[in-house]
Amino acid sequence: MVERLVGAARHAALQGLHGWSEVEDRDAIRKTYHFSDFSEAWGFLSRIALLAEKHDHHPEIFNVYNRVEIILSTHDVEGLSERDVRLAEAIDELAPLRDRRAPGP
Ligand code: H2B
Repeated sequence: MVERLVGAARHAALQGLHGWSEVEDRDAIRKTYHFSDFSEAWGFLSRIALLAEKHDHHPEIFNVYNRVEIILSTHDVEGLSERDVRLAEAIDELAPLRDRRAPGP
């Protein structure tokens, strides 16, 4: 059973993500990714689709040409859960370097 992320666990999970921010009017997180053109953006979206099926967890997706905004939230708890955090991390691994955390020392 998935649980809504609250309190210290939620804070720690959000701190661990790179470039994701909380949506203002609902319990969800969002991130925008940038590409050189539509084709590159759509390639990313195709890979996200496969990832979503693998995770059995599905993002909200908004695309305008070379820009992709992803919103993650868990319907079952009407808010943020560990499932969103796991998918956010996995999506970041598919992202262009400029939208990923800089590699550590
Ligand atoms: N995606 C998202 N974003 N939230 C969910 O709660 C969710 C999902 N639930 N994908 C999954 C599918 C659920 O409906 C299936 C039955 O596991």
